[in-house]
Amino acid sequence: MMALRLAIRGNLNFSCLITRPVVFRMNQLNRFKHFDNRESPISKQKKQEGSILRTMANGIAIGVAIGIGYYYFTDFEKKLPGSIVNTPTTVSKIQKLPEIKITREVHYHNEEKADFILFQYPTCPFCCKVRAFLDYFKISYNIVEVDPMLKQQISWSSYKKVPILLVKLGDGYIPLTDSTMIISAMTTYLKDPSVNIQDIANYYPSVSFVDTDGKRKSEIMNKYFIMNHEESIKDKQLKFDDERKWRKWSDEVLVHSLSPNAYRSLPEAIDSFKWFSVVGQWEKNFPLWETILMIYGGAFMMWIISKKLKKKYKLKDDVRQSLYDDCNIWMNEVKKKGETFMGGKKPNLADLAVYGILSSIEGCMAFEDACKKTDINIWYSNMKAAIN
Ligand SMILES: N[C@@H](CCC(=O)N[C@@H](CS)C(=O)NCC(=O)O)C(=O)O
Repeated sequence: MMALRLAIRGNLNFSCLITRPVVFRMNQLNRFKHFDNRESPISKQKKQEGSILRTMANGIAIGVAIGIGYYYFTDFEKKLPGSIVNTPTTVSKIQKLPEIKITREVHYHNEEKADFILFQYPTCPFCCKVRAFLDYFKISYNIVEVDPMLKQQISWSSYKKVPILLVKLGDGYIPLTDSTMIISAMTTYLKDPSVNIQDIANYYPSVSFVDTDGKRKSEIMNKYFIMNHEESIKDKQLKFDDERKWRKWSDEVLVHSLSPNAYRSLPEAIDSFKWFSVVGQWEKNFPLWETILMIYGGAFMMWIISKKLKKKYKLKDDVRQSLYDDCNIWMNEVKKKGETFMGGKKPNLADLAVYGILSSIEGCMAFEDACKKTDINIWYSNMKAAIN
């Protein structure tokens, strides 16, 4: 009731603001009314012209005001925290392969050409995760190295992040985006390759929304779910729930401790980038000036960004400690299973996700320190052996 009263009072105040200038104007007109009788024809004509102009100006002003009001009203509605901004999108086929330079081919069988093309940065944790998955399941693929500063190699795509996996379908390609979605969609596909990959991709629609900070974000629905497999038996369901939980943890917790550790100081950031340039064979794949720009420009940018990430994800003052904590959390879970891997005797998708993400900093000082201070290396070496 109180709220209603306040709302009514608010409206009344608002209408007062609109009517007040009109009343004031009418008073002014009344005050000058008696001069009208003594007007000359010229001034009368001028007055008429003036009134036409005024009417037009008022019309335009009202039109603009309505337009602005409408724009703000609709946009304001879109900007409400928690509101969904657009309808889900579907994945569409690319008819012609974009002009790209394949930088590396990974073949597990004798096929002439791989049906998968991975656009990546070699040490991006999300790309490493996809590679860990493809390598474990012995899926052949080609790699296109993307320049992280200029990104010319993905100029054809409206999605501006890596990894992107192009999957050959008939005479075209289906672009899969987001590492977790790629892995879920590909797992679904491996279970039944007769299903069209485009249909599978459409099980993972992208939805935009405005988060509680008022920032526009997009999220891929169902991305932790494998489609089409029966989860009716309770045991199985629990197993998959656990797998999903730890895949999510790797995306939402573990991954955030990496950058502040790999780029902890400027020299450490430069060292990390130099290692990335070796792994990605930047000197072979890019002109020298671009390699230098990527190493020093990238290191400087990431060093600055990492300070913000440290705050955003509430890492400990000594960021190494946060990395050690995450390694310990993971190892405790694996030990609880009493097997070599989280998935038992064989790695599951959570093992592959955690391994992939950690492998992105394998040559950095941060990883060396984590191996010394925690027993992550036991599980990590087993994973490496299982994948290779
Ligand atoms: N949720 C996405 C995140 C992908 C992502 O953030 N990739 C980073 C590279 S590690 C990226 O491309 N960032 C944009 C940029 O480099 O400009 C996934 O899992 O694939």
